Amino acid sequence: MNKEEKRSGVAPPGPALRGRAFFLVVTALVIALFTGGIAYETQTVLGVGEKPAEGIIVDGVRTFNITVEQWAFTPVALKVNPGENVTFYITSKDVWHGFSINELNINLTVPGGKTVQTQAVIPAGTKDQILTMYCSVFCGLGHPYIKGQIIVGNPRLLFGIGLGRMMPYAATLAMVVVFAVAVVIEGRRIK
Ligand SMILES: [Cu+2]
Repeated sequence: MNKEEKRSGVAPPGPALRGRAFFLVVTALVIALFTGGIAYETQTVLGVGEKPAEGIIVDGVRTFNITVEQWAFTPVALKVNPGENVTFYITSKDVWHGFSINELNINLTVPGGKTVQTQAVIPAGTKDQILTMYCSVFCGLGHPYIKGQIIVGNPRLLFGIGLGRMMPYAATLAMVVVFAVAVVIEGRRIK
């Protein structure tokens, strides 16, 4: 009997049991992250038959009116083309929100009930891709879900998600498989 056992009166779990618990916890965590990731990403996915908003052309400038509220942008997907000037009007219907698009150096704060405006140029020659617009002001529990897509040109889409965006899923799925296999092997080793 070591000191630890004397004090508690109960033998601490052996290394095998601890290893198994560790693998179960890690696997549960990975799966939770995976499903959470999908829930997070599908916020921006258009429904079947839905098309991204194309805005209206005002004096040659593609203009979008966007509302933000807890917990969504409307419209959730915008279509722009390389070489275009774009104006965004963003209106918050409730509390303070943000409006950010990293690639276009846009990072605005939108007070509750107010409309703010910003311009951007999509450089000619920008490759077809999907940019993310997101809320950048913490506005409550659903804050991370306030996201949308800026669809530049005609990127290839898979279920509304750019193919490049499938990579994190593929990687996470591979991790889940690896950990599941590890749990099975660990289970066999204990027996
Ligand atoms: Cu927010």
